[in-house]
Amino acid sequence: ESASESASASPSAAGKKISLGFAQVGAESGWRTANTESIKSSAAEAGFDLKFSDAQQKQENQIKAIRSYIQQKVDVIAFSPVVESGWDTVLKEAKDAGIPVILTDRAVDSKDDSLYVTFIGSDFVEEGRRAGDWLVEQYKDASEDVNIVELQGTTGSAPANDRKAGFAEKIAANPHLKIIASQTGDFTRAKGKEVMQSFLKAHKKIDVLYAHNDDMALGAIQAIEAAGLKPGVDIKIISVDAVKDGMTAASEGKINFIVECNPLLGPQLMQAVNDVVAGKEIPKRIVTEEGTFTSEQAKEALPNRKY
Ligand code: GZL
Repeated sequence: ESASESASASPSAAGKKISLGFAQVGAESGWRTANTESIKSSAAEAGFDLKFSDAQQKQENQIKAIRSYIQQKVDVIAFSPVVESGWDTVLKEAKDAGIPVILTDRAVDSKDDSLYVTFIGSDFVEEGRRAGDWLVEQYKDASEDVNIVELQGTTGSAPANDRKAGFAEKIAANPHLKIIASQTGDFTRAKGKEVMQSFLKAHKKIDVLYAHNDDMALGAIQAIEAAGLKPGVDIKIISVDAVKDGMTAASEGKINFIVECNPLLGPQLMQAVNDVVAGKEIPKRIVTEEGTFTSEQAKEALPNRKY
């Protein structure tokens, strides 16, 4: 093939480094820190020129970052949409500029799925179902109401919407399982503690906390202990992520069940970037592998956890 053909084939064929623009959500949780580390180390390993931005959990900052990557004419744009909606305009700008977009971690609710090449991330509804299934099993013989409070993730985000839906779907199996309060803790420890304090003030009997991530659960544990109650005993706790601090709390019996959400998406993202640049077909949806941990299982797994 002629030099000009190979030059037009792909940046790497022309000897140029593949450039990847990544617009990250923020640095709100242990999960996010591990996710950022995975993306940066995998991009370095792949020899890509990575441009990286932290949006401090604000959609307008992510949109600005995507626009700057379009201006810089990067080869591929990837991002984790902080919320599900409001992306069509900027995704159309990327499409018009001929820059492929890969979604990682969280999804968008765009009707037009030609606006992105693939979505690499967990099935958050399934994560919610796993949390709900465990609770239904724990209380299968309950003869009186079980009062559940829920700390939701960032309002409007795919993980918050889907973890709520999956959990509700499963606990509907037992009418005694009642969600008596549900409010966002924005995936952070500080907010999780603050909202749990308000739950404890407003409700005299709380049996279970379902937190959409470990950081909010850890904040809630501080509030529960400050109220003179024993987390994992007086109030059962279910959480999602399985980051080191969450798994440590689980191994101490303060969290009773953790649903894993794998943040190490870097390798799969870089493989997808290579394939897109090489013009290969890739599946519209790539689901990450992940499991669950009881307190006992967390104790066993903790020494081998990478994040
Ligand atoms: C889930 C991810 C969520 C984590 C939180 O894939 O988007 O955002 O569960 C993080 O810890 O803040």
